[in-house]
Amino acid sequence: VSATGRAAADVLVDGETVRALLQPGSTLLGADVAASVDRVIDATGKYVIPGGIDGHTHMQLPFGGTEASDTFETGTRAAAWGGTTTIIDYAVQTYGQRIQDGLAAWHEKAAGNCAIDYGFHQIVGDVTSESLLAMRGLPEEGVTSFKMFMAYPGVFYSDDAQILQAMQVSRETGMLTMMHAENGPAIDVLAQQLVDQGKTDPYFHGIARAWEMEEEATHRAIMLARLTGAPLYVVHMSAKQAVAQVAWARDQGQNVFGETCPQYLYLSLEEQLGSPGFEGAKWVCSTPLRSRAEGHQDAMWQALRTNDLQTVATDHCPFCMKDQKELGLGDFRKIPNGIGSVEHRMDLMYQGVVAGHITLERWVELTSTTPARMFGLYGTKGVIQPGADADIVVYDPAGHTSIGYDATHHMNMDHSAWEGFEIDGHVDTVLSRGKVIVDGNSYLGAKGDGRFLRRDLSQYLV
Ligand code: DUC
Ligand code: ZN
Ligand code: ZN
Repeated sequence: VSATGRAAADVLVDGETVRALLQPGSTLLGADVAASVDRVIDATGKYVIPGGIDGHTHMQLPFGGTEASDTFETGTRAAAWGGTTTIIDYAVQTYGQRIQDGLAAWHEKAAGNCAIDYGFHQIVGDVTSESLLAMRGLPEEGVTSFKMFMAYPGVFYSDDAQILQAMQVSRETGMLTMMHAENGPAIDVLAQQLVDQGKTDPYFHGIARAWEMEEEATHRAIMLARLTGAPLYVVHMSAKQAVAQVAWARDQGQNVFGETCPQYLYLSLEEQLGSPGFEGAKWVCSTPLRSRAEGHQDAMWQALRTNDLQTVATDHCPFCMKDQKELGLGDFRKIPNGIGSVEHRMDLMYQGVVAGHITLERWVELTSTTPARMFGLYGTKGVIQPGADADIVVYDPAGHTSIGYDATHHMNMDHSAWEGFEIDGHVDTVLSRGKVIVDGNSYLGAKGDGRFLRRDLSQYLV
């Protein structure tokens, strides 16, 4: 199955690379194909798809007074189990830090520890004249996109003046501007007022981060991108009104793209409100879960189908309950933001095929082919064709996966945000550059197998 169609074929892998797609019954050097290769993986009745590309992860991210609980080692292993063979993680530049130093620190965390290939986006957390200069050197480092935050004053936040200047660099260099679009200063006032009224439960995180805050920031980012001519990619979108802004900008011909995540398709603010005690903390992430009664989840599925949204990533940012999420007992503002999903994205998105929200081809496009194009990896990644890396998943539509902390979960967390989800389908076999790293219930990957990917500019730019 590719983004453009499906066919019965044999995939010939030679070393790390796809050599050929062969019609069933083809011969190789005059002999039966199966007789002339070292190994045959029988995928009869199953889907053979390009390995998943998760364009948004945060391994080992220092955040909220703690650090995301998956390391590059545990997080990439979990990704592999779930049929994801590439992640793009966010290197962080903190206040006062040089961009080059932030990027070097991320290389140090990841190098030698990943089971699958990985690339980086750069978080620009401190726009200074020095940073604006350093940003121009990023494409040469294979980092062709940078993220800014309109949220989190005091942590990662950039104001409009800073965003404008960074977008001018984006326009000049062709680097993609990625935006966390929420009005952070306004949200922080609302959050303080809620806490002052004694409204401290996890649920109120989503009340403070109202959809208006996401729509407004998305619109503002789009206008700044329009003015500067910067290509804009809005990350982790959850509000239908914000997606309408992206759709409108695209209709105006702007190079604006939107990403959503499985949590915004399946989970809701109502369920968070209904979960007992402090349990709802497991679903505290930003942007927040939205109201199902208001129709955000249905709108996200529709936008994925109609291409108002282009990609699905996880924003994988796991924290344990104990000692991490629990920092926010009595004050939702202190709950570290994030959900762990890197292992489940391919399965969860396949349920959209089962439910009739998207086609099989669109599943591949949203989870692999478009991320490859968007982030400058296409050809090597995101497609099964001669010359491509042999990153391949054999997916069994007749299989079944029960997600649960005890049963199937390999992420370094003490709970699952997806507890009880029953998946029609199963990741049977995963190849990363020709090496079988998941074989049924066996894990054969190894830390250090994954390579850093130097990315080209986005292939969506004209
Ligand atoms: N949102 C999250 O949920 N976690 C990390 C950062 C972010 O923006
Ligand atoms: Zn973000
Ligand atoms: Zn993120």
